[in-house]
Amino acid sequence: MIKIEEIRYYQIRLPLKYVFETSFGKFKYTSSIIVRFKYRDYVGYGEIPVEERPWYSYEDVETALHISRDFLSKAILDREYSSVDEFNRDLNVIRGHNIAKTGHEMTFLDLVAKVMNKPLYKLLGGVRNVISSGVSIGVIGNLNELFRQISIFLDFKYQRIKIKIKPGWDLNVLNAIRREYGDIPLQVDANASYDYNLHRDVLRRFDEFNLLMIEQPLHYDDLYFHSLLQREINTPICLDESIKSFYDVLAALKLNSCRVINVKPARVGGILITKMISDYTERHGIPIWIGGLLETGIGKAHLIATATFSNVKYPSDISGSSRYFEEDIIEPPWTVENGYIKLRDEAGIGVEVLEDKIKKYRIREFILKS
Ligand code: OSB
Ligand code: MG
Repeated sequence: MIKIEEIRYYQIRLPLKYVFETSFGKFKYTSSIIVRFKYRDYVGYGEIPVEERPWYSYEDVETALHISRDFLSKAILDREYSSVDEFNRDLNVIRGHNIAKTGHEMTFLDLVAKVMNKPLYKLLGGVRNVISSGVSIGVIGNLNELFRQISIFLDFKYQRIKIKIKPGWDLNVLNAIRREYGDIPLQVDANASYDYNLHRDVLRRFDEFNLLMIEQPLHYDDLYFHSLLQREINTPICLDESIKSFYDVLAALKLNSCRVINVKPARVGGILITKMISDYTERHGIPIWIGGLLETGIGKAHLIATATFSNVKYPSDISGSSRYFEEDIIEPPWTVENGYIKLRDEAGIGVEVLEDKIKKYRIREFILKS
């Protein structure tokens, strides 16, 4: 039995080393809410990687704080749980708000793993103790700067390079990269910036570049037009934004909307759902990888644990702490060695959370007790 005796929410702003630009906006810092549960002498941590504006998702810092403080915390505080399923049942009384819910599930899982004195990835049934790391490079807008960054990340031995594209920053850039770097493992992420009817000709030309995949070319809710496009191009489509639940995975596979899925546990509603997706897609021959949302080392620890699931067959968007941050809020920082991140043998998420660093970057804090 585990009883959640105290809940803390820390809204933080951790500056990024460089501005990270996507087709929908520019990021200057990580604006997550760190979640902390206490049970006896055990403390669990999770992260709600929301933005201050609802860009990638409809959830933002304010909606996540509202749902967490007014609903999720009240549903779980002081309740006794003998399983994660029981805990999730209480969270799932609330519809939607997957990012907020997942932050709570992660925190509970860390607590359970610590009580059981087991590394989280072993508790979850992970099948490997190193994960393959890829890097995601924003829309840079300047080829020299893009080349400078690609060269640095290749030196770090990241297992593949992903660049963000949008209409107008696409074929010319890919041409230039292939000319400069030859056949490096390369993929692109459009973040829903193309339109099937307007951009079909451009989209078909991506086949010329031998890409590992093209991520979310069309609208963030679409499965149907992606299924049409996938019939017309050879490059595998990887869905990100469109997959918001296990049911979306079922529909996408029935429709043949994609050949790969980028699973962000927070977007699909949790770590156990990510496991279900990994098992289901594996039975249907659709590989997955784990995506990130500029998480701090806490959220990253949870992502790293899910990247040990058996159907994760491509490098994940999980980089080392130093890729985005001057200093992380955990110790030791996550590092990429020869393109891989090693899981840690300590209990739970395996890293120490630095409360003084959280306080340094904290904007607001809420403590809830019965
Ligand atoms: O589409 O994967 C995305 C960051 C913010 C919003 C959307 C996306 C991203 C990333 C970040 O690509 C990748 C990372 O965490 O390294
Ligand atoms: Mg993406």
